[in-house]
Amino acid sequence: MRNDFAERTRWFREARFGMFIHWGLYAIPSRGEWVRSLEKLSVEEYRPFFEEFDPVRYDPRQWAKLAKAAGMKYAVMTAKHHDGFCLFDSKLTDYKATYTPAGRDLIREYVEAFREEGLRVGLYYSIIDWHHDDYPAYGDKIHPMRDNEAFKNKPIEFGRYLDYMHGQVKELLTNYGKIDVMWFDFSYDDMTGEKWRATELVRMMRSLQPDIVIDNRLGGNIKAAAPEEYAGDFASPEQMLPAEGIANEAGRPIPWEACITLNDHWGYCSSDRNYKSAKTVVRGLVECVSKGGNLLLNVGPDAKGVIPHEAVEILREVGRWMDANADSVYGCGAASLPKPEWGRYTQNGNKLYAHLFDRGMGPTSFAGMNGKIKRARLLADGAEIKVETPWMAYEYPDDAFVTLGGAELPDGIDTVIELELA
Ligand code: H79
Repeated sequence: MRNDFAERTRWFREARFGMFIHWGLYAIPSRGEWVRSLEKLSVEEYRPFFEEFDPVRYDPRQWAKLAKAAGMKYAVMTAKHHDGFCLFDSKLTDYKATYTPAGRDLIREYVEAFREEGLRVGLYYSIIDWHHDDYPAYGDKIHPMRDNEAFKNKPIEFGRYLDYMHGQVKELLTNYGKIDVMWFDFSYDDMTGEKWRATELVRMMRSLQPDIVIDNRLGGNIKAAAPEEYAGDFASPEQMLPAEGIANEAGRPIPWEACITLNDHWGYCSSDRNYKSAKTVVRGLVECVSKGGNLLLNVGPDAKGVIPHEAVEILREVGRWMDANADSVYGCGAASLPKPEWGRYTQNGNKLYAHLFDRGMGPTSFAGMNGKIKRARLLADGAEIKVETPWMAYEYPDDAFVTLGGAELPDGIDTVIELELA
């Protein structure tokens, strides 16, 4: 890794767990943030939600406390999504929270609240914009007006959109203090790379915020041996965990962050109760860490500004696990051992963490580890765990063994054994 790159991504690679927040006008129709595209809603048809947006229960300090209690180290919130609506007080548009009944800059309150809790602060910014007049509409793949004939011969000047987009990024990186992550979304087809004037954009960003960590969705190839200047600092697999982590073409691991929804929508969807359990979340987080990546877990607050209670309860349970087991997450990465049958390994220096998902039968074996473990402790309470080869395992001299009492694991979510390596 280049030195400046290694330096500026260090905190990101150590943090491992963040909160994604998708919030905007789409919380009112409550069918997800793609509602305009999916239902081909015009700006006028979407207008009532702008007139109505009044999140009287918005309290980002509560969100920040929840994120922190869950063990998250950073957050990324939608400053603007594809619908073009700005939660921040941009001087470059009237299509912003300031002119809704909310009447103020909601991003500023988010940034201040999360910073106050000691969390790193990120902003999501959609480079796609379905509200701006100079963004391609008719014939585009996903624009809400893609097959509205009225837009067919409407001339646009895309350069004007780019000036606007660059100008808004400049506002976000000038007016809110230190921004830790910039999360662009997303490039497609020929709408990629220099089509966004990406090199110029990234240079401007780094001049304003030298330490900012940027995702890879301006385009380019982050896996190339010599990536474009705009190719980004981390890969951003969406709604999936990569099978074996992510490496560049030279085989060197690159930072990555899987973004995953807690139910099946990013933006609030009142009918979607399909929430992942705390167990699924913890095991997913551990899988990311075991492959050298981060988990950015999404919440979609409702129109009042409330994070759904199901999400709150899941995050609190994740937090209970993190309280006892976070040492096996923060600063940890992949171990140079194959995935064991009972779960996964994470590692931080000479501490190897065995995440037991499956008790199985008989003693638990650490393949190839005989003589390499100085001591073993249950991470949650520090209790001694004896590393001993029981009589029935004498024919496996390469492996280390522990014998856990009981037929079930003490923590059904993930029982972590800390192995101090000799
Ligand atoms: O902000 C969240 C999403 O709105 C955005 N990225 C995350 C972080 C995103 N969603 N989908 N995509 C990016 C990729 C596009 C997927 C599509 Fe489709 C498949 C567009 C058209 C077909 C999904 C399915 C959206 C509409 C139908």
